[in-house]
Amino acid sequence: MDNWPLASRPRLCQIEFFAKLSVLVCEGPTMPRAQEPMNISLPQKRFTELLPEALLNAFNTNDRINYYLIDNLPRPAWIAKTPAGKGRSIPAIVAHMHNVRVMWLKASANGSRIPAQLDRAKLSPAQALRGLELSRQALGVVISGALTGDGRVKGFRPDVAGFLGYLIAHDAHHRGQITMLARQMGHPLPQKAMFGMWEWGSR
Ligand code: NI
Repeated sequence: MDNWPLASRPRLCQIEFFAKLSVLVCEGPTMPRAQEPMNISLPQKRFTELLPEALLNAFNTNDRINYYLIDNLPRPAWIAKTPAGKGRSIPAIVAHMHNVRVMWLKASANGSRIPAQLDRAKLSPAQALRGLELSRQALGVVISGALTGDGRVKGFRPDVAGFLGYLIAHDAHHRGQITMLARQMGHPLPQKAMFGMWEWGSR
């Protein structure tokens, strides 16, 4: 309306606000009375307000991808010997993923229950899943406490956002190791599951 020549503006024009909805009421000889809802959007929550929950969701999704990987791994890969008998086996890698979480929990969890470490030498897929679930829960308490508090995680620099990034990167690094090892040992993950690990919206 600011581009209209002054002479052709509607003579009476007022904006009335009814609660949060606005209605434009115009009167004049060249413009019949009309009521048009103005395109004013209602106040919405800014994403920053949802960020603590969204970040915790991302952490939980990452953990479900661990579960999905273990669940889809051919069972012979779980018990197979590593090439030339060197390096960590798949159960040993999964135990390490959990045990690193336990290490951070010992540094950062204030009074909350810390799960036991997993034994890499005798670990079944079911025990691995149970262990990861316990460490996810315990870390979830630390993370949500920091997200709704001052953002700090005891023993970790710089803050909870970095901590989340670190934890997800660590798991993803070892997921890559597991999938490569399974392939090298002749028991690759099905291709559907290889793609499925990247479908964050579905996991
Ligand atoms: Ni590691």
